[in-house]
Amino acid sequence: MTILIKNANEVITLKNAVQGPRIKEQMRDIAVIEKGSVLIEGERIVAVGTYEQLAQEFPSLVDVAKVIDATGKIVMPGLVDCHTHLVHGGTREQEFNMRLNGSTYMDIMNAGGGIHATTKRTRETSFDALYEKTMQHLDVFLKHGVTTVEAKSGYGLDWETEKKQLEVAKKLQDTHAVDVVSTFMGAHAVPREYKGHEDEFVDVVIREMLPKVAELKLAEFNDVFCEKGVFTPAQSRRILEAGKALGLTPKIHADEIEPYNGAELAAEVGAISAEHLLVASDEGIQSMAKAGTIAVLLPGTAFFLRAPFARGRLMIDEGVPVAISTDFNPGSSPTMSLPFIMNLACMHMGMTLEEVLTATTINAAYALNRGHEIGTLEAGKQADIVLLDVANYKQLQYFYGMNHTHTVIKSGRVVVRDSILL
Ligand code: IZC
Ligand code: ZN
Repeated sequence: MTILIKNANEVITLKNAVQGPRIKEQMRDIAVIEKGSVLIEGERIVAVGTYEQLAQEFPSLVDVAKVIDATGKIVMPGLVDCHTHLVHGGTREQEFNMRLNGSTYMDIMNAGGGIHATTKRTRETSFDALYEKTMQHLDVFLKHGVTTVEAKSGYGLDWETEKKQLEVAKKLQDTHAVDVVSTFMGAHAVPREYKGHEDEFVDVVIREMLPKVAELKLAEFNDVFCEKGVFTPAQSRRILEAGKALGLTPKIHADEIEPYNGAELAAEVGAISAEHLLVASDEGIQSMAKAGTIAVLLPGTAFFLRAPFARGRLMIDEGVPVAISTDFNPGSSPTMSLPFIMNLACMHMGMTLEEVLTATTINAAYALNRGHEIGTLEAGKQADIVLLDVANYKQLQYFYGMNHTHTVIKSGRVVVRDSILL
């Protein structure tokens, strides 16, 4: 199928000469084409430019193309949500209510709730029920303009359930329009049955789970919750190094609740990204900038836990490539709206309108090792494209708390039209 999107008020291409994640002022260079067009053939973008340019260069394709009229709208790459705990059983609204009444996230977890509560529910939920629930979540992501989602395991904490989560993600990758990228996170919490024997559980993750994940090719990334009372930096390092030896790229939940030198550790082990970083140290930020570690910031979590926001402005100014994401999970960020998260990043982390667009497209794509495939609109890339019902990109954050997604094209196929899932 050949598609021509034409008459867009603005096409936000994000194309530039930089190879790799964008830093500093590169994050503001979003390359807008006014009155722009995009030509798509099959799953790929053929060309981006004005209608006149495309008609001259590709007359036969333009002739046969199905036209999508983008008058009054803007066009941009599909959003990439690079940090979610997508596959999980149950919900935790009761804990939300407890937090509103004064309990903390860690109090609840230490009393057997939190991640432990979701682990229990995920163990109890059948493969088919998890698949159906997650499918519905992906539909909501897609309606918000998200075309690629990362999905972490970590609510099994035993091999059988970790495998179930990863296999649900794999089946969704095969059956749902949204691309699902898997991360193994067996070290998300120490299961209750290993309390007092934490190192034994670390050994189980390293000796029993990681080799199977690699052998069955169930994930590309390996993540760990490095946090006081969860996994120490030394344990986290062992787990990440073991994954690396098996070909799994390290990611790390770092400095989310208490400072723990997680950002420093991410740089040292060569993690592709460090996530959260609410309380990352100045030194940690410096070492990430030097190592080129992507900061995946999750302002929904600070919002929902009523914690101080990560220092996004400082990180960008210091040269750290920044991506932002929902952190969709049933405890600390139960939202599937990446547009809302973009708004929080502007309002509470001092990021600009242009920076949040870079942070949810090309930089998020690089955090998933897919910057060569998605995240910009340019010839040869996968045709993951969103049409938004606003007059210019500045209105995206100005008309806040709304979903402006009008049309979504995934791999060259229209999957949302008039804000309705097809
Ligand atoms: O279920 O609470 N921080 N992991 C680390 C989470 C939040 C998810 C959860
Ligand atoms: Zn997380």
